[in-house]
Amino acid sequence: MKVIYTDKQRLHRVKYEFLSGEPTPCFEKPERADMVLNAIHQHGGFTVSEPAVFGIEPMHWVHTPDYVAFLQSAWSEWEARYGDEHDASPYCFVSPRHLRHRIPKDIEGKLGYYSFDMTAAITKTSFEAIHAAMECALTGADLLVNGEKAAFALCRPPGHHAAPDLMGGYCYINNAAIAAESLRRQGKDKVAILDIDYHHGNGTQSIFYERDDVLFVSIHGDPDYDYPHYIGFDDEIGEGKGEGFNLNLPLPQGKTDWSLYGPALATALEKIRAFGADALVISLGMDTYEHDPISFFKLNRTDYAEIGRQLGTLDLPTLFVFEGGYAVDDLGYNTVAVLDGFMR
Ligand code: Q9C
Ligand code: ZN
Repeated sequence: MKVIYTDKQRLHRVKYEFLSGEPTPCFEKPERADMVLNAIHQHGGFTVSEPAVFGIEPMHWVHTPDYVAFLQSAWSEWEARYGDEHDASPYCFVSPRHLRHRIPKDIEGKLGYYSFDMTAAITKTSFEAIHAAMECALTGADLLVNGEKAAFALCRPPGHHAAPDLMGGYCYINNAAIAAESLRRQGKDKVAILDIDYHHGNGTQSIFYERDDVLFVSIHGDPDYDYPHYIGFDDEIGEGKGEGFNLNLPLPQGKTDWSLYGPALATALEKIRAFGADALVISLGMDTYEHDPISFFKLNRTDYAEIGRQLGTLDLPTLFVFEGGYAVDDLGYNTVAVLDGFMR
């Protein structure tokens, strides 16, 4: 299988996030991708290449122009005001229940306006990494269009929490959504996105909520008890002509092992078959792992091989796009277990 990766992922390294009220070194770090690349090299059945060059234009396919412009200028605006000692991070947010929804002029106001949480800080070189991650996803989509059966875009930072004009959950630009849109624009009439990250793919859901040409299916921790808290419930089924083209399969924290996950995956695959997809994008989050430090499912490496195998039974051109997964020591081998299961 072809893998698209670039060392530019290293240009995004955020110092801290707040976990249980305490500044904690950010779980989403460059070493994550290093470990995956490592396991890929050890396996031997992959060819790794650099992404092709794309401009920023594809960002506008799924994000608003003002949001993209904000991402590009956020660091310099922040630095002009606060210097370069700390990462640019919001502290104040627009609640949908009050406050006016107008874009403030000052960088602190803008950071909050374009964020839904405090886990997506911006550094001097973040935008280069964010752009390169999108290029990895787009290169993967092009491989499928050119007849490749499958590809793995080893994107970092991840993307599935990024909505049309919101960053959050370590995500800025929605790599999987842009890849899906690229497939649509290049002749794949129906594209299915299956999100198997532990956290609901709220950004991807928002982007395609009113569309019937891109099916979004997500298996994730019950948002009544877990991040992103306010979205990802099973009554969110899509809107307008998108009604029926969004499927959320939340599962309980703590006790979700294969006995619960397997049936949910079967439901997801059935939905994708019934949709009649021409191509499949997998938001491949590996934080469903039993030893993940911030998540609460109990999957193991054997389960990952089985997930890969079952995804293969759909027999579709398939692009894997890397998302979360924070048990760094095992992250590479778990990721490769899915891809290896798929290839068998
Ligand atoms: N107590 C991705 O996996 N923090 N983002 C959760 C739970 C945010 C996850 C803290 C998790 C974001 C791509
Ligand atoms: Zn996640």
